[in-house]
Amino acid sequence: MSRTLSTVLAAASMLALAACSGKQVADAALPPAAHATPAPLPPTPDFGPPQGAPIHAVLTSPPNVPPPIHRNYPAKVIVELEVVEKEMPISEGVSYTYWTFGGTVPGSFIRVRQGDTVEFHLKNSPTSKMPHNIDLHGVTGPGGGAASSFTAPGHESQFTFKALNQGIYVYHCATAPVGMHIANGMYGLILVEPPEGMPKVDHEYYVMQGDFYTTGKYREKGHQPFDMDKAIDERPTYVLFNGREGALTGDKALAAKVGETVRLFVGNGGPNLVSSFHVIGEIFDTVRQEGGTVEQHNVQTTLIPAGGAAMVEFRTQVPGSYVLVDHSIFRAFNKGAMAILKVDGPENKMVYSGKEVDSVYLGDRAEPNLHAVATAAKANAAGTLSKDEQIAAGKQLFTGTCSVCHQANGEGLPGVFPPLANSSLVAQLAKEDKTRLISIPLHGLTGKVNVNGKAYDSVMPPMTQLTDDEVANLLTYVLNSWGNPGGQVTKEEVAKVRAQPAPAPGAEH
Ligand code: HEC
Ligand SMILES: [Cu+2]
Repeated sequence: MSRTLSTVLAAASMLALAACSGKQVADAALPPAAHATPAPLPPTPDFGPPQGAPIHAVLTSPPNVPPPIHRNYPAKVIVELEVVEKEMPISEGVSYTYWTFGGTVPGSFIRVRQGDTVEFHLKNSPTSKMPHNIDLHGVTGPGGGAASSFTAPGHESQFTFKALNQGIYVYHCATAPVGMHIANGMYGLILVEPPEGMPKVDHEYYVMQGDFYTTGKYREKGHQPFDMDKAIDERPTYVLFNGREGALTGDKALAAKVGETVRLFVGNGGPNLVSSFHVIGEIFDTVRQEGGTVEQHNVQTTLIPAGGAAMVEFRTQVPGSYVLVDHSIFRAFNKGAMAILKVDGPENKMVYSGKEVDSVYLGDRAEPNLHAVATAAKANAAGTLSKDEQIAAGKQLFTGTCSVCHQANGEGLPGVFPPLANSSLVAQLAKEDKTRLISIPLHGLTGKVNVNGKAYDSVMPPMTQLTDDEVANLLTYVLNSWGNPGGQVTKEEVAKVRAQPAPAPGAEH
C-alpha cells in the first residue's frame, strides 16, 4: 500500500470514528447537541421514547394539508405510502406517465410532530414497472431513508426514524436514474411541526413546483414520453405547480375570503430549476425561507431551491384572482407555472380601487377552458377532425394569443393592429397564397401591408411557441369568422410551411 493511500485511509477512518462518537453523544442527550442549529431547542421530554398507542398519520392529496397536530407528547406515528405509476393529463389533451407517491404529483402530504418516532412503510404497487425508494430530507440517517427503502414492484419496505428537526422538508425518490424518477413526479413534502404547534391560520395549502421534459413541444397533443436529453440539458417543456397545467386554476383554484390568513407550504421538486416564487398582487407578510426557523417579513418573491421548500404567509385584503407564478416569467406564460388563489369578499377601496388582475395576466389560462382544443386533438389523432372542431378549438386559442393585439372581436386597433375581421388581406391570401397566410403566425409579419384600404407598417412577432395543430386551428377559426371567406388549414400544411424559410419582408402584393 502506498504511503499516501494509507494516510488517506487512516484519516478517513478517524473521520468515521469522529462521526460515530458524535452520533452516540447525540443519541444519549437528545435534543442533538451535534446539530449546529441556532434555534432554541424544545424541552427534552419531547425527544423521549414514544408515548401512547401508535397513531396512523393522516395523509392528504395536494393542495390539501393534514390538520394541525394538537398532541403534547411524542408518539409513534405510522406512515403508509404507496408508489403508483400512472398516466395522467399534464395539460389539456396531453398525457404523461407519472411516477407518484400516493397517486398524485406532488405526493401525499405528511405531517408529524418534532420528536415523533415515524415508522415508515413504503409500498410499491404491483402494477409498477420500476423499483423505487424514498429520501426524506427531514430524516437524519444515510440517504434520508433511501438506503432502507429500495422497493421492487409488489413489495413493501419499512424503516423507522425520529423526527429530530422541525421544518418543512422535501421527500423524493432516489432510485437511479434519480433525475428521471424526480422528473416523473416523485416528490412531496413532510412537515415536522414544532412541539408547541404552529400559529393558527385560516387556510393551509400545499403547492409544489416541478419541471417536466417531454419529447413534444409545450401543449403538443397526445401522449408525451419523457425526454432524457432535454432533462440533462435542463430545457424543460413544462414548469408546473402540482404536476399539471391548470391543476390550480378555474374551479380548482385555491380559495380564501377577504381578511383571512393563508399559509402556503411551497416545495420545489425540481429536478433542475430553482423557483422564484411570487404571488401577483400579494406581499408575503412572513416567509420561513428554505423552510428554516428564521422568519423574514414583507417579501415579494422568495427563492425555493430544487429539493427545498418554504412556508409563506399573508393576510388577504382585497377580493380578486391572485396568480401564483415562478417569476422566471417565461415559465409562467409559456411553460405552465401558474396557479390561482381566488379571494372572495367585499371590496376595500382604501386598499385598492378595483378591477381584476386575471384578464390582464392570464388570457386563456385563467379557466381550464381548453376542452375544445383537446377534443380537436383527439379527433385529429383519430383522423376524424372536422372543420367545426377546428373552429371551436381555434376560438379558444385566439383568446390570449392573437386577441392581445387583434382584439377578441377581430377588429384590431385603428392605426396600430390591422383588423382580422372582414380583412381584405386575409381574403386575398386565402384565395391566392395560402402559404403566405400560414407563414404570418409562424414567421411573423413586417413591412407595409394594406388592409381594407388602410396602410400598416408595423411588426407582428413570430408565434413560434404554437404547435402545428394550434396554428391550423387558429387560422381556420380566423378564416371562418367575422365575414372572412371561409376555408380550412390543416396541421400538415402548417408543418410544410414551418419547414420553409420565412418569406422576405414586404414581399406582399
Ligand atoms: C403583438 C401583437 C400581435 C399579435 C399577438 C398577433 N398579431 Fe397579427 N398582426 C400584428 C401586426 C402589427 C400586424 C401588421 C404587421 C405589419 O404591419 O407588417 C399583423 C398582421 C396580421 C395579419 C395580416 C393582416 C390582417 O389584418 O389581415 C394576420 C392574418 C394576422 N396578423 C394574424 C394573426 C394571428 C392568427 C395571430 C395569433 C396567432 C396574430 N396575428 C397575433 C400584430 C399581432
Ligand atoms: Cu422512483
